[in-house]
Amino acid sequence: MTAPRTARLTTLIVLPAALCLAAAIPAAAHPGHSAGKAADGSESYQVDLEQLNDSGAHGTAMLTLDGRELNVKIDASGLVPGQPHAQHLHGSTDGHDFHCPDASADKNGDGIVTTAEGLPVYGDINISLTTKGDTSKKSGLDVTRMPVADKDGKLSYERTLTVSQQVADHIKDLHVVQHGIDPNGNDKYDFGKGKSELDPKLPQEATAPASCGMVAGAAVGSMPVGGVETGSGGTQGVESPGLFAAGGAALLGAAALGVTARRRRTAATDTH
Ligand SMILES: [Cu+2]
Repeated sequence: MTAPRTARLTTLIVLPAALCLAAAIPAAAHPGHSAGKAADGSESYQVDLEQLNDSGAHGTAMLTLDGRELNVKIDASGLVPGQPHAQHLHGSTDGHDFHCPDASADKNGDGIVTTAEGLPVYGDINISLTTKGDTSKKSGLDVTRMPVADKDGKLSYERTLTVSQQVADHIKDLHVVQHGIDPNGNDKYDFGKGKSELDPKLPQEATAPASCGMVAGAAVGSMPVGGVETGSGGTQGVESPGLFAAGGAALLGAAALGVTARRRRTAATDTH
């Protein structure tokens, strides 16, 4: 019953990324937000990476699927300069609808959505976007094989992987997460925010998510939330009243998230 939440969040979150990209990329080079099918039969999905944890990171990922060959291209900026950034495709290929978290995922209220706090929202690591070698979940924190941001905090990554048929079938259900933040602004990962709960040898700063992006248009097929937000009490736009009753709590949660996301959009519009 998280589908409506995803639909609304997608709508709310895509806009600042669009503004940001419009400024950064010439119109001709901008492929647009819808998935495109190329003449060779490959399909491309654009992912707009939005900052998490006030990291200032943002960017674009292109996922191009040709059968089971997945080309992943990421251009990001605003990352911690000179530092490796673990990056993954998170989510599920069995229909569970994960999505990018917002600040409400910060359960202990320390101001950081850690990777552990984000996991219930964005799902487990499905593919580790390493620079070479293994791309399974077990390489998730192998920062020696993760791309490193340059001195300006820019990171470019491209790799073609062979993925499972499940991943190929559910590519729209996956999302890109880049990790590594620097809240105290000293251009390195330190233990100022404590240890990573994933690997105590790593600082929290190294593993906390810096950005997350969902495949644009991935919410197609999600239930519309219709009359829920207006408080009319109707179930208009919801596929079945039974589902609505069962999902009431989830929808209330979605409404709260929507408010947060809208606030973030206002802030993002102001700063971009
Ligand atoms: Cu990750």
